[in-house]
Amino acid sequence: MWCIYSGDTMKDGVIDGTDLGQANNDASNYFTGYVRSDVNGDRIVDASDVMIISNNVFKYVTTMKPSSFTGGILINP
Ligand SMILES: [Ca+2]
Repeated sequence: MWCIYSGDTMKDGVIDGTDLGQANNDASNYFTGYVRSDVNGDRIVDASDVMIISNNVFKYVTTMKPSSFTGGILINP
């Protein structure tokens, strides 16, 4: 099972305080356009983006993936 969470603005596989800090800074500076901290895709970094990231920070969202996955089919003998 998999799903996608918004908010990993630092692209390190964890949604944490660094992502929240970047979004806060970008919102304070009224960033617009195609920026990573615009997690809802409206091309404006504002409180709605900060709220989405904040909610996911408190859910401890992290990425989990196979370390040696090559894209092939794994068959157990
Ligand atoms: Ca936005």
